[in-house]
Amino acid sequence: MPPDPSFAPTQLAARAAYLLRGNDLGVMTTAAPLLYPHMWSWDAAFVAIGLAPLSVERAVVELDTLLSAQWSNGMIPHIVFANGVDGYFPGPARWATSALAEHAPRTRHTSGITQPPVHAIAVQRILDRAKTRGRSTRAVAEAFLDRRWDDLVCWHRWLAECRDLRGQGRITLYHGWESGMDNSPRWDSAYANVIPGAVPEYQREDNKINTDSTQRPSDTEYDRYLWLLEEMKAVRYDDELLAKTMSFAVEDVFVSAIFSVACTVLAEIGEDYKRPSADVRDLYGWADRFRAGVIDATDQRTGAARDFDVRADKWVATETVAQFAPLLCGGLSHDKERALLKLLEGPRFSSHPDLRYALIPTTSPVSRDFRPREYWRGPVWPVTTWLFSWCFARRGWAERASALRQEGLRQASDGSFAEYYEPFTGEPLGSMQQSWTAAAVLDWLG
Ligand code: 9WN
Repeated sequence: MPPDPSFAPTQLAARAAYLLRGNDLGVMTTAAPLLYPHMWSWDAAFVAIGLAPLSVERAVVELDTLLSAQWSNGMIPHIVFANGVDGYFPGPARWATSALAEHAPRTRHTSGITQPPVHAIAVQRILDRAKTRGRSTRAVAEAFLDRRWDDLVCWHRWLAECRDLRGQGRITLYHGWESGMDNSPRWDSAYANVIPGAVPEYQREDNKINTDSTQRPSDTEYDRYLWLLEEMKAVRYDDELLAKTMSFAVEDVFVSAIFSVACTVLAEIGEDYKRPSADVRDLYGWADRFRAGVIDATDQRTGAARDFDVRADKWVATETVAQFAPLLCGGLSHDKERALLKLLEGPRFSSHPDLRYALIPTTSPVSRDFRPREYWRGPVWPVTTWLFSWCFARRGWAERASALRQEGLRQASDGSFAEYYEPFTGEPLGSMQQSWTAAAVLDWLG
């Protein structure tokens, strides 16, 4: 059993701040000290959210570093590698993006795929925090927006144009890592159709750091992850060719819902800060298109959302958090929304009788696919809790948002800042000292 909650809010916040300071390399914060010694895209956005109550200036630097590695086609890569740091596989040599990809930056090493577009939310949190500070801090935040507005719109345009080629209002992913929920049961059937060819020899680093094999993806899964890199390299990461050649291509309903919300958030910022009206119009247009795409992906009867496997041409329904995508972006009829909330808050998810905290496990404990210790197949991820809590507050569901925050803080009060937690025992799992877990706590307590 994990220790009983031990840290009071002020102590917990101080420890979270200390953790982020410890993971700070200067202009980027590593996702975690050992397991993830570089900058990850959606982690960086959450880190900026956590840094904002401490220092708006430092939060801005985090996003600037990420955006300085943006590809010229608009893609924000999923990893920005820290210079001269080893210890993570696949590293820059394996991705070889600088040598192969026309759009990759020449001055920074990055991976060749992307991650969920939560960045506009970070920009909004920074601007909001800045409003509570003095003039010079507000000026820093506004100068950031001036400097980066076009980059942010370009990022959203790339997603809307290059990752929704069928115009369905859903983002296509070519690698499970792009979902941020790497080995979720959502991707099992699509990965089953990925037949790895000759994968150049490799050695995993992650399982040397986290040696409990029940917590990380298996070697069979890794072979497929690495094979997909070879497929991407063969077409030099070209957007159009990826769409034609990748053996893994799925429309991710959860990322699509996040994108819809992020477009609305960025459009609202655009209106507030008088950005070009053509940009604002495009952003609202994408928000609507992707909200509709999410709703089209729901089960007619239950309102639960499904992913779409483009290669197999079929809907994939799983008992995972992805079902709840419409609760993030809205758009369901009143009745279906109520039914979906009932599912979320009922015994199949956050009110399962054996849960230690009333939080949302990544996979339902009653699902055949549920594994309580294994990564995205069951554990509770604090960052997911934060996202639901923030979206619910935005949707006007203050009580629900506050309940998630309270339970999330109870879970985090052990002070380990774990990457994920075993849902029944509350045991901290994965990496300890995970930056985005500390960031969630700081925002909640901020
Ligand atoms: C692969 C950094 C990242 C998160 C992902 C999480 C995990 C990487 C890995 O760690 O993925 O991108 O090596 O397992 O799944 O969501 O961004 O924290």
